[in-house]
Amino acid sequence: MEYCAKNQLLDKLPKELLSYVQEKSELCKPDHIYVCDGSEEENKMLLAAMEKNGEIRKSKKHKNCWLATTDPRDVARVESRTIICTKNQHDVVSTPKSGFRPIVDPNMPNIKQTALGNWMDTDEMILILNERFNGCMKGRTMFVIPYMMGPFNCPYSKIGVELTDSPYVVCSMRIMTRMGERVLNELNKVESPNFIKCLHSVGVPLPAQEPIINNWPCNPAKTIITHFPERNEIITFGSGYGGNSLCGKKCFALRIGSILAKKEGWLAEHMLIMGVTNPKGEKKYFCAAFPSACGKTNLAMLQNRDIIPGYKIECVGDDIAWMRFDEEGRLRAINPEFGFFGVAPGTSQSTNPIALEMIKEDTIFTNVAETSNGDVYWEGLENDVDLNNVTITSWKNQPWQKGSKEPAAHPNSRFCTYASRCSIIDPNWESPEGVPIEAIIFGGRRPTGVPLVYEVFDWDHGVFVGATMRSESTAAAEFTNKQIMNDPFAMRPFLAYNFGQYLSHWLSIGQKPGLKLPKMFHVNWFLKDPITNQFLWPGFGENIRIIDWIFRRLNNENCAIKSPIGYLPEKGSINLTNLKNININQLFHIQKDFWLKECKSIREYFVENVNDDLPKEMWTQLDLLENRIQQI
Ligand code: GTP
Ligand code: SPV
Ligand code: MN
Repeated sequence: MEYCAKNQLLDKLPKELLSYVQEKSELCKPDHIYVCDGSEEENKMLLAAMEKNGEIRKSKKHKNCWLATTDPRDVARVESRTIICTKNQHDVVSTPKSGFRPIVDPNMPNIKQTALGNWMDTDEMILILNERFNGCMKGRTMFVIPYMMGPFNCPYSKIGVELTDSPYVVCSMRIMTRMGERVLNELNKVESPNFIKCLHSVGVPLPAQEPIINNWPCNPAKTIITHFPERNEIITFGSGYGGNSLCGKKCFALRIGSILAKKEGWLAEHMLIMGVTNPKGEKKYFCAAFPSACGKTNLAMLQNRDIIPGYKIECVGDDIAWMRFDEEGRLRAINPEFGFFGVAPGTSQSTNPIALEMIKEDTIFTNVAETSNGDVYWEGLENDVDLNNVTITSWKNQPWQKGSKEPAAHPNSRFCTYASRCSIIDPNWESPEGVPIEAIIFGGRRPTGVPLVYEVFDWDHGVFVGATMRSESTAAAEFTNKQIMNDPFAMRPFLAYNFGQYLSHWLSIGQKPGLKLPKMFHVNWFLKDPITNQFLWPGFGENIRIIDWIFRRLNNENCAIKSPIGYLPEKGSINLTNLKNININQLFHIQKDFWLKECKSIREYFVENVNDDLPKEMWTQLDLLENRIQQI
């Protein structure tokens, strides 16, 4: 078997891990077991083997770049089949006012689906999983991936071990996490080591019963992504797509992570972390929570290009922040990841040149299109690729032309590359004490009504603004139509415990005396002109103008005026130098009818979905907001 060149690391597994591997290999019945050392040699061997099997193609143009195209049924996170399993339902979900959604899958009658996550009883789920996993790795190799979330010398980093039958997962985990032998060394340093157990299978034992489409084995009918916080365990079946299969990312760092965070008094959030240096050379760190495919990577790598001369952005992370208050009362954040798993479409020389440069080597692309001269292609690259002189093959392996009905790349196509490849990676990005956060920014895709930027009144109001975030749905999950969905704290798909308790945790963590609380803001890059349907704000690099305003507010500059929804920039206080055709009134108009409707929807959402679990402070904030709006 080509994946099994050596296996000497089996002897190095601590006994807890060895018995986990034994138990799961007896269930999954792989032909081989291979413990990953994380070496360059091993990575090369796996990539070459995948290339030979047709699972990936080598880029003809870029060094050590690889292209995977998936079975078109396996392209995004599957939220309806993402489930948290515990003994007690109420630990995970509130009971919706009008009852749980009817379940269409007769094989899973007892899953409780809500707008804020799905729950099932642990014992029942184990029965379902045992049926799926029994013999699921026949004909395949079980890879053992020891990995660390967070830097090696950081006391807040945590270890996981993923067992998977997918070499694509191994190579992606090598980019997204710190993995291999050095993590085994960490495990072996202590008597009975703690690690999060992760089991993943593509769900296609060999020989396959059905044709494998695009050499991308998956089992969409049986896909299920399950979490067992009471057992520190993640079990995921049937999908190879990143968010469903790279357990370190959403399953561990956000879902299991947020539960550990609640217990241990910290925060695990779906947030970017960025360093901002102003023209005077002062540096501050911001973090920002935007829902999936709503602009975290782009903001974290913002290029100022002298729009406001002297500003410099450096990137600490683009997706996940683990944060805690230090002894001096400052909120400190680490990025638990080691790479970026970023949305490809929209990434271009004009929007995100830093990302474009970063993915020229050592990158795995999934579901992007390809040009005839061996380059990658996706929507947004029209001005960077000479479409008259190359032909394009779409992610579905079809000839593609400008104007074709279907997109060239899947809207959720992704690049996966090392954080260290980012030219503006922050010098402190691996610092074990984390970086001090002074601003927390919330945001989403709101085509109408929500202004470009506002600042919240205080911590409780900030928690309310996070709790009431709404955004247009995107291709990052299985939703096909654009609808405005609630996505509190950008965490809706990643909530793993009762949302009422999540809010209480946020409220209480800010209440301790002596804290230097970060200020909180809400931004919206996505306002549209209702007539032309064009964005009203140019976004991307131009967002530095808003970052500048926020920076000045952190320095207590008097450049804000009170409005019913929060502090708005005072007239003239946003630097608009050299920016033409901006309708600033439209970008900041607070319309009474819109906000009354917004309050009504928020109330309905809270009543229907959170019910008695909603902390009283949130009802108070809603009443206050509604009263202020009434006075417009
Ligand atoms: P996840 O990785 O899914 O968590 O997403 P993300 O929040 O990191 O989103 P990302 O930065 O990759 O952006 C998603 C899409 O939004 C891309 O197509 C971007 O081009 C687009 N986008 C990002 N920032 C802006 C902006 O300021 N204005 C506009 N109009 N589009 C933006
Ligand atoms: C997201 O959907 O928020 C992502 C991509 O960052 S995935 O890791 O696939 O969830
Ligand atoms: Mn994300």
